[in-house]
Amino acid sequence: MYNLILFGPPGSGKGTQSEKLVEKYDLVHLSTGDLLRGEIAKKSPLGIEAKKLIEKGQLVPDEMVVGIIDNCLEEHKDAKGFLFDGFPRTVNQAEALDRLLGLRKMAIDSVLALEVNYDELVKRILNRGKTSGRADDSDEEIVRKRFAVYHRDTEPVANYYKEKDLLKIVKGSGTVAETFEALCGEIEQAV
Ligand code: B4P
Repeated sequence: MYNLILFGPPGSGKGTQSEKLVEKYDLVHLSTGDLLRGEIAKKSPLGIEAKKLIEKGQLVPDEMVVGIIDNCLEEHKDAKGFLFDGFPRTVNQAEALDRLLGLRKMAIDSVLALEVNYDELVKRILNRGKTSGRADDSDEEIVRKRFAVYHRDTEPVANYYKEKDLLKIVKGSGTVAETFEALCGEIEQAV
């Protein structure tokens, strides 16, 4: 079993790279962003609550995403491994993930953090906003708010894993293919 966290700021390519990695390494892809957008599309009570926060560039409450992840782990008991994409986004979520995995005799094996400069990130997100229909991608003010939240709440998560000696930084500013190659190199060293 191999469990990987793909970490990085909004627009760093977590979603893009995750799709390729889960196919190559036969992992179950758990993207909290995609799962929340699924709840929004279904107009479930959780989705209605999440929509209000996401459209303002804020994080949804920890209990909400931890509950979603718990259900997904339960649904995929036979998985060869998991790729966590966009989760954990707070230290509280990271601690909860350790608990959920510990209960199932599992652990995180690697945390790969994509590094991309700020101007490139803003450019990518606003560009995606032209076609994604995502309100949180289209308004520059909301995009800036997402970065402020990332800096305040999510960056400390990198330190949490650095202290456990699990964190590796990967350059995410090249092409999709170059970034994929760099990520695969790190994974192959770890397994
Ligand atoms: P997410 O869905 O996780 O989205 P993201 O951070 O915007 O994007 P990602 O890094 O995956 O970028 P992508 O590959 O798509 O989160 C959305 C929101 O949901 C959050 O703001 C939050 O409100 C909520 N949420 C999610 N998880 C949560 C949690 N755990 N706790 C609380 N709230 C949570 O790439 C972006 C763009 O760049 C794409 O258009 C792509 O084509 C392009 N791109 C990718 N790689 C490129 C490359 N190498 N070169 C050029 N362009 C590239």
